[in-house]
Amino acid sequence: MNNNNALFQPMSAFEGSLFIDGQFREGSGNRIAVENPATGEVIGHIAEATQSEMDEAVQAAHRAFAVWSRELPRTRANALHRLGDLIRADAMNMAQILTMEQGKPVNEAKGEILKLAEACHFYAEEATRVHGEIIPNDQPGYQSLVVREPIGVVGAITPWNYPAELVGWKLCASLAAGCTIVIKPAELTPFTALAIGKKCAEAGIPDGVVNVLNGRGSKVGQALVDHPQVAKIAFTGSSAVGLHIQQSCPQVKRMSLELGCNCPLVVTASADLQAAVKGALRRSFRNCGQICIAINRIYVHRSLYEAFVSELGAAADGLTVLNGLHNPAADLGAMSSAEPLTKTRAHLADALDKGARLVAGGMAPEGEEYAKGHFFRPTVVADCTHQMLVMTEETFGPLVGIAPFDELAEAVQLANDTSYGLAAYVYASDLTEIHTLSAQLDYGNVAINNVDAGIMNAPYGGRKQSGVGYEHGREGLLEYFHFKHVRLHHGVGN
Ligand code: TAP
Repeated sequence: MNNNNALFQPMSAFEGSLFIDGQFREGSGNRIAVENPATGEVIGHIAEATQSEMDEAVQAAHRAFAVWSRELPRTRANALHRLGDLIRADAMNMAQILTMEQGKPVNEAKGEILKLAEACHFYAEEATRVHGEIIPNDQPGYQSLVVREPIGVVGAITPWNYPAELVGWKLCASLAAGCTIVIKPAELTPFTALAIGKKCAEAGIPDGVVNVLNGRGSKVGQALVDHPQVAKIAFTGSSAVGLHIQQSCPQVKRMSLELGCNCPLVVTASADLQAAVKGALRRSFRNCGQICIAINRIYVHRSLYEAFVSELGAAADGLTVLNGLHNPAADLGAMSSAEPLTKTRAHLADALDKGARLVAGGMAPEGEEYAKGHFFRPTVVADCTHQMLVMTEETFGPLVGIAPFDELAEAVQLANDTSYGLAAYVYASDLTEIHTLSAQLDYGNVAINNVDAGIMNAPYGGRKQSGVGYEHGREGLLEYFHFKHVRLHHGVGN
């Protein structure tokens, strides 16, 4: 174990725990070790939920739904505000838990926790603004009302790259809408979700409204998908697992699937080169590129191509890669596990084999402190083609490929040459170029002259194999409602 015991205290509180019906309890299932990806040390164990524990959690959520769904919106809003305040107040402890299981630098982890708090407050306010509609009818004496009713028990299944925010978006929207929730976080990052469950209890959110189960996705996640009392699945993860969930679900139920991507950046001839390099650096390498909206591939107008390649390479070489727990302000921490690192190496080898030019990185950092962790230098390859995996598949690692283009239509064609459609980026100053690209890029999110494609109060969702449904914004909340049409014959003239 780690020699800094003080940092382990918050983690040990959750050893082998499940959070069901408002209580933390020791799970009876198999233990699965959780490792710190920066050191390889075992930092704790989760208990894989058994079928009967899973049933108990869903039934607790089902019972709680009958009460929670009828609470006044202001009551639910107040609970979410309290939750946001508690999370904000304990952000550093929660960030340390997150860093120890996920690897990102602790300052970045703290930023994620604070964004979770922001999501609580945003959805608290939205909870009080859920309106219906009155629709004109063709016949006199009739009125059509459209009312919104919470769906029921939500099964939330989340990945490991943003263990707080990706749980939080589903949790906050569920609670605001009047739904109850059973959360199955990623096996690699279970403790952040349990810490969020603890905050829910402290915030006085009634028993059973929020439940956290752990275990393998193929077992516990799938059991949630299969459960007849789970009315909606809110899933974030890979396109392959999202498709599997959609195809394997034994009942008709609502689903939002937020899936993978292979996001392009287009840098046109009119772009501000320095701004484009800065944006590319941030969105290619933040969280080691383990972001669904990470820039995976860059198309640069030939007039700027060599300057862009050399400046991005130099900037990538200047980034620090360190254990994010001991170096809170590191640029990159450890990758979350061996799997994304292996895929990054495979995509790099494939690109180099097919003629790409290595501009920066290409290896793990050297030294004793990196020996047991999953570290890799931010890596830039140039002269790439669509024969290379880096330009066509999601790498989910600190690797970005660059290719030149001559005509804007060619850049559009290359950027859209993918089965994914989550986010695309543009740097340009010419208005015609900006308008053309924003209209023609076939993505759910297009960020122009910035690289923050998702903000809390605007809808965030993918197209094609990147998913269905939205998170964030009013649209993210509406995913948790049925719309009921009430057609009333009141018999009064018009
Ligand atoms: P996945 O392997 O798809 O896992 C996601 C979650 O699904 C985990 O909790 C996993 O459990 C669970 N799971 C696995 N098999 C399942 C099954 N048969 N039934 C139900 N649940 C199952 O993804 P990942 O590797 O954790 O995350 C990376 C992927 O997420 C990338 O593709 C990334 O682009 C995507 N992502 C998308 C977004 C948005 S907003 N579109 C945001 C972040 C990440 P285990 O952990 O136990 O396997």
